[in-house]
Amino acid sequence: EDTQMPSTDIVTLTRHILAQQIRLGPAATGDLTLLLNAIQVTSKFIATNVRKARLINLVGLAGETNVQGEEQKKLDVLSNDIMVNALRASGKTAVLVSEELDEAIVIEKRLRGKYCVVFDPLDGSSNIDAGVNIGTIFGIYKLKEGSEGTINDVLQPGKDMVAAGYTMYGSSANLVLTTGQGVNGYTLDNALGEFILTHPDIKIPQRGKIYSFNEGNSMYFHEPVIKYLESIKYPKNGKAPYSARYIGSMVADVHRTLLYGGIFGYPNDKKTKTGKLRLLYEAFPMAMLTEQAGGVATTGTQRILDIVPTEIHQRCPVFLGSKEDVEDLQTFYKEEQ
Ligand code: AHM
Ligand code: MG
Repeated sequence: EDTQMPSTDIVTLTRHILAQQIRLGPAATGDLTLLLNAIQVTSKFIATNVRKARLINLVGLAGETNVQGEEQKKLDVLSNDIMVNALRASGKTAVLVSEELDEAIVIEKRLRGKYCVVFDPLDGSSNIDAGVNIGTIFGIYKLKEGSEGTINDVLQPGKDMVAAGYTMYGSSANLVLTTGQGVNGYTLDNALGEFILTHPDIKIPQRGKIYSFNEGNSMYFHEPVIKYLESIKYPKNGKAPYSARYIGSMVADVHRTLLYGGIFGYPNDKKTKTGKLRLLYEAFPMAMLTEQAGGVATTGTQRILDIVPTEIHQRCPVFLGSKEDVEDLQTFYKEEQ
């Protein structure tokens, strides 16, 4: 037979999260389903803008004016606006924290729901103008019991997130999501305009062969990191050394790590005392995804999801990936103590 019939039973992201809601029974209100639906629409919208960015002059500095005399928005500012507008309009959110905004947004009473969303609307800023993979990262909390929505609702440890995920804008748009029952990956079918379940139940290999660090910071690295990198580049007992892969977009580096295994690291060092990555909307969502996929996420000395945030934009060291690889790294931190 030479003609291939298309599948008549595809699992879209909407169908998949609805199925989960149905499984939960009448107790489930469907609010999270609607919120996740709002988020997937923002990902499609951002993906569309990322693809046409070069052609319609979205790349570059905000503040420029186009031929119609309209202000041009930088892609990350535009992505932020897309998310804030959609999340507010969903009626399901109470507090929003965005990397692009200094202050948290508390949603007005009329539109207030019971979820809080922390997000980096377009992560990987150094890669935007070069057309390299970038992404959106998000984490979702529920309001604390009895709360109307304050900053305290998002200053909760990552282990209290009810869902987390990212969308990577690459050769295709990939949305990877956890609601606390494993990790699933969806690929945007541009013709259908739907995310299709393509990577069900992602499990990170127990050990990988790739390390992903910005080694350009080596001269500032602390001893445990230097020794660990040494151990995988010059292995004893005849093992092969690890390969280096570093894109510089967390979403892309973590995506590869989830699928292929290995270790991703952005340590604190002598220059960047707290590390670079943001706890709330970079480290927590990626840590939740990693653990849900069977991997480990640590600061070197502490489980990332256990950290209790004190500020919405605080930073933290991040090591995540295959269980055995991250455990190897941790032994170098233990040696130091
Ligand atoms: P950004 O929020 O300004 O884009 O910075 C976050 C990004 C991450 O995506 C990536 O892991 C890291 O910064 C790369 O940093 P560096 O260029 O220092 O290696
Ligand atoms: Mg970022």
